[in-house]
Amino acid sequence: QAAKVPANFTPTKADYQKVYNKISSILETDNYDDGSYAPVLVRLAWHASGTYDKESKTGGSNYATMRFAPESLHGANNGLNVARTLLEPIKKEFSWISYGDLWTLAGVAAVQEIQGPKIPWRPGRVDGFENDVTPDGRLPDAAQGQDHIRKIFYRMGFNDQEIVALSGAHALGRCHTDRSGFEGPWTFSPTTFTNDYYTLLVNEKWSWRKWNGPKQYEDTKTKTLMMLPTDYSLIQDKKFREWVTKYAKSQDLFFQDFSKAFSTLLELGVPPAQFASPEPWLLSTVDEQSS
Ligand code: CCH
Repeated sequence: QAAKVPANFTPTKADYQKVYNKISSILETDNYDDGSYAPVLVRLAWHASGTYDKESKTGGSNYATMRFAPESLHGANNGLNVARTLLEPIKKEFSWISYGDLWTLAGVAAVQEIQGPKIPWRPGRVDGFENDVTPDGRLPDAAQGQDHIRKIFYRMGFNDQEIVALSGAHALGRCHTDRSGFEGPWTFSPTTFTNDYYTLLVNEKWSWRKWNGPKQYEDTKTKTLMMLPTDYSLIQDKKFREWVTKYAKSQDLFFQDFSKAFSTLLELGVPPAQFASPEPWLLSTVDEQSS
């Protein structure tokens, strides 16, 4: 049942904190993947934003165009219906929030609630229309290497350091054969935000997995972890590798740089004048509110 919103209602930071809290309350689950929806919500926030093109200033999180076909059906977005459907009751309860704000806020709550860094965030995205959908092919193709990811992320306006920092989100979640075709988690703790992605990339031996699925790496020791060709290119490329090494050595540095880059990512495509606040906010974790 959608709540009635008075015509002159202007949500405050406290109202968004309520939405944050609601999202946080549905993250844990006994019957999905590794016990948390946090990873797939982080992926939703990223795919909703990563369509940005800095030249044409199209795409990004502003219009939440993944609600529409064909974007919802773009191969890269396979499985994200799970995340969008999960958030639908929250959208009904807080009907005043835009989809773009809800999806990006869900990414923020997901990271913060699983021991990740604080992600500065502010509302202001508006719901757009089907004709705002961007063409397929703007998100990275995991089968490729460093030249491809540079091209894709430079188009969004990111540099090499930010590419490596953002990639650390693969500490979370897993690949699903029925979504991307790839299989398995990157780390042993896929529902906790850590710098393990980098330590494993650097410290483990990786070899091609022998199977009839798409080309992916497995760790030779346990054969339970995976790396995509794009992940592995981060240690094959000299410039990328320098950052991988830094983030493997310092979780603090990774948290600091991830926070900044992810916050930027979530604001791509939003005209600054639309934001409800001149500076992004820091929302409190559930733990912080109870102490
Ligand atoms: Fe990613 N990612 N990602 N990724 N991703 C996949 C899953 C997650 C690439 C490919 C894939 C980022 C960058 C890249 C997450 C966050 C981020 C999957 C498996 C593929 C393939 C999908 C499936 O089968 O379910 C490629 C290629 C790149 C860059 O080159 C960035 C940046 C972020 C966030 C900042 C998260 C989280 C997941 C896990 C989702 C889940 O359902 O567990």
